Amino acid sequence: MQQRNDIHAVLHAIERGQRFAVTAHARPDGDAIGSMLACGMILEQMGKDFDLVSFDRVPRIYKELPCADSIRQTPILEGEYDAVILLECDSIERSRLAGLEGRFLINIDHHLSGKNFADVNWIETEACAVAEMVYDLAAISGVQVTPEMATCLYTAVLTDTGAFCYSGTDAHTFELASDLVRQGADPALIARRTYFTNPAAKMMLLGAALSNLHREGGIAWMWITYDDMLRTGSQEEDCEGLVNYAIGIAGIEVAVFMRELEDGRVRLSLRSKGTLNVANVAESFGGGGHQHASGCTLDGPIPDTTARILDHLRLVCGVTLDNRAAIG
Ligand SMILES: [Mn+2]
Repeated sequence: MQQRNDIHAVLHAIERGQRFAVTAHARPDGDAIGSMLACGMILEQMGKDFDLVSFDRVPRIYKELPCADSIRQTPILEGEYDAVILLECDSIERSRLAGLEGRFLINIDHHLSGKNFADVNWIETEACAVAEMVYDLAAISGVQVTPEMATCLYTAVLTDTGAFCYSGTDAHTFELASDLVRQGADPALIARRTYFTNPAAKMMLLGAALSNLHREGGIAWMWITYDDMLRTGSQEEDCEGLVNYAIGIAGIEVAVFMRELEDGRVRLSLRSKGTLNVANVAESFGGGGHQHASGCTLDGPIPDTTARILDHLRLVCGVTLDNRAAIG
């Protein structure tokens, strides 16, 4: 019953205040953007004043979501607020926003790596997306789920479940999706906007990543350099989902996608389709996430990063040297 208490603590904190800021983690994904927008719509209906803020800009595929242009990109939160609502953050730092220290914070998260860092904390690791929690919040707030809100929440659920592919997707996930469709979300339109609007640059980047695909036993890894990003004219968001080509290989249990950053560090995306918990792997390198999808950032260069992550994965996967086989 703790979680029901937590949702009520969040509701009471919202009822008590008038002016709110809502943010999510840096490099926002579909759940972060969709849930922020829906949260704003809830606050709007409750007669509250609010600002939606993000350290990074809204990824291209989410720009057509209702009210997406109301999300303000800023490195620092200024102004007076009664509370700041953080979605999917395990700390203030995860938002990358400056100016959060000392403010009244409300934390809504569904990650295994979620932490009680805020003044009010509501963490449900069973939720398939933080959007599911925002939907529950809408229900107990008594606000109406509009077609616009349903569109934002459906987009969040669709993307955070890997288009209903990840484990944890169950009858309840489809009940939630069904509710959202009944309330005005258009599945075909949302799927088209989300998955069928790739820029050509992303496909060029995929080519670069696939030419760097390697395999050892149940582990696959691939990378792109900063130069690949420049050469193909790709943006950070074009890296989204490339790791799925590695985890999609038969016999692969864990996949790593590495992207060299401008400052030489390397951003890792980890995926698992077996029993290995990649949230634990990411956490041991200072990152976080879910059992089947996580991320972290290591010091480069790519060969060193590859050696470090592979050493770790060989250990936790128990992959033997006899099992080695390389592609290409
Ligand atoms: Mn999420």
